[in-house]
Amino acid sequence: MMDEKNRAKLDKLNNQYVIDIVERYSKLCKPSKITVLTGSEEDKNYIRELVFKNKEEARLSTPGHSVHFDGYYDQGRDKEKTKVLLSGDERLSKSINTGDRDKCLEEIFSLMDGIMKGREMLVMFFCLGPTGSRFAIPALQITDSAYVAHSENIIYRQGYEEFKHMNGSKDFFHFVHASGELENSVSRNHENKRIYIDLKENRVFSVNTQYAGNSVGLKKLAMRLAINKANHSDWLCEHMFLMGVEPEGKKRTTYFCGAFPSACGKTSTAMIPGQKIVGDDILYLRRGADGKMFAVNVEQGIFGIIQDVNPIDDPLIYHTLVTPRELIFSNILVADNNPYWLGMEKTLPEAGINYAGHWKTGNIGPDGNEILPAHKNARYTIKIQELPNADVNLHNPDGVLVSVIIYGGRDPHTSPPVVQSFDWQHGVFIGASLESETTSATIGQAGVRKHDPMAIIDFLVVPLGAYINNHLKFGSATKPPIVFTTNYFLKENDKYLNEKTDKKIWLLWMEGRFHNEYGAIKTPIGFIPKFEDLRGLFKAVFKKEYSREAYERQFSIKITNLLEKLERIETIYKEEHDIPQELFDQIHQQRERLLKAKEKYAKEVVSPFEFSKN
Ligand code: OXD
Ligand code: MN
Repeated sequence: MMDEKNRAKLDKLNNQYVIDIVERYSKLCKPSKITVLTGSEEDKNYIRELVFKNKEEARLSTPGHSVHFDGYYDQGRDKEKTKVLLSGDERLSKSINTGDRDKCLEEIFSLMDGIMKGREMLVMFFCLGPTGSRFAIPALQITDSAYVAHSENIIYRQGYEEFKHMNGSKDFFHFVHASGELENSVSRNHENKRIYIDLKENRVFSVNTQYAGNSVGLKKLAMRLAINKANHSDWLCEHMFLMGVEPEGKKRTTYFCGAFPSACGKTSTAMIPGQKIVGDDILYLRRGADGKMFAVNVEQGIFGIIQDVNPIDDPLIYHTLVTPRELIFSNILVADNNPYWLGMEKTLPEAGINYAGHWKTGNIGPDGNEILPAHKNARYTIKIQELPNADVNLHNPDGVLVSVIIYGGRDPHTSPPVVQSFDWQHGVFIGASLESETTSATIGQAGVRKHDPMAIIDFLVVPLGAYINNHLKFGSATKPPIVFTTNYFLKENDKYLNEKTDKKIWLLWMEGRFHNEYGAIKTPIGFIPKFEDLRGLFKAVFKKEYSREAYERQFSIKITNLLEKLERIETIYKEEHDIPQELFDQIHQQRERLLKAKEKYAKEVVSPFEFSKN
């Protein structure tokens, strides 16, 4: 199955464990051919051709652009089919989907038996994090999908050379993916879709799926293995963007990380015009020699949600998506070889090819639902380096110094647009209390309120108590950044209270706070901006008049809603095991502050102007 040239590429690594893994899964999956890829330009071109030969992607009219489709039932991360494997009496938090390790391994190995018959097994080597860095983790990917390989070549740094320097070590992650039987180039056995995470062996298996969130091992599958590794050590792996904030005329870069649930504005925050992007999804954070917090982007590319990317709200991404470069669209609408998506601010064609096949307006899907022109979770895959605002430190092996952390959710009723925590512990509590409405990044109903601590609940593979404790410990042993929370989704009478572009103002205010350039108003839930400062920012940045009324509606403290939220959060944590007492202390203190304000102002909703009188 493997010719001499490919075998030589494996042998060069001098790593018996790598050879054992390749032998084991080739025997099990029974491909007709094995190709080992080193990440050389020649090997990358091989994959660029293979995606078309395999019909996993099709060329679009703009040079370098292609489109990939996933099956009708394979349009998001599948939480039900994703399990963390546990042995004996190991337990995780209630919200984490788990399975018995022995039974699940038996099941998945039987599904994998012969699954690559007639197909080509691709063996690839990557590096999670910058190469030559103390943050980095090497990773081996085995897949029969050229689309997965192509995506990884764009989103991740090559690691063949890193493997060569490992002296045969077993300390790497490995991923085995098989698309399963295909019909019109998409996985057909969706009932047998399985994504099993085996922490014991630092490996993940995923079968009968192609959607990148389930199939690209290096993304959310590796993230889970890294969370486990970090939580057994003294660092963090987080679902966060990393950006350099550069206020006009101030000649400084202040690095921010931000955790937002999927489809809640994470990428578009990192892409705000005038700022620099390092990463939009997954970070490793470690303490530097001087006790400060440093972060690297695990990735070098973006697998971004395309819905609502348009020239007004996201000009930088939009421009990148309509000009020649290597770019994979997925699950968009194609007509006349051109891409279309929801919210692009262009009239969409009435017919074309989409994730359901040949499509016309009004078509009904196999589940009885009307098929939208493009899927809400349609995506684009590009290299960050392709963006005009890529930061100079993207590949810096030392990472960048983090000054600010933001936790943001999709919260129509409760939290003001931006609030600064009192200190690190209060910041951890804010992150641990994050609630957000579900979105189409996962399969299931959208718009349901969900507790999503640090925007990481979907990926947590350690007990919540251990995870929160690791944060508290990490911050107390570090000179921690300032923690803020943002909410871009506040509504009144079902209408958003903010423009999408307002997030730039919150960003610049937070940056100024870090540099002690703005004052703030103390409220029971943290510090909020002063009206005059925001008015000045709106005027300077957007030449816009920001009214007292708008400020008052956005920044009022909704005491009743906040107390109800605390109640929900406390109930959840009381049902968990080994939650640090510090978190309960924070809950009690916040409740006391809210009750005191309720009594003092005798109101359910208190204007920020009331608090500013203090
Ligand atoms: C992602 C996700 O794709 O979180 O980043 O779903
Ligand atoms: Mn994500």
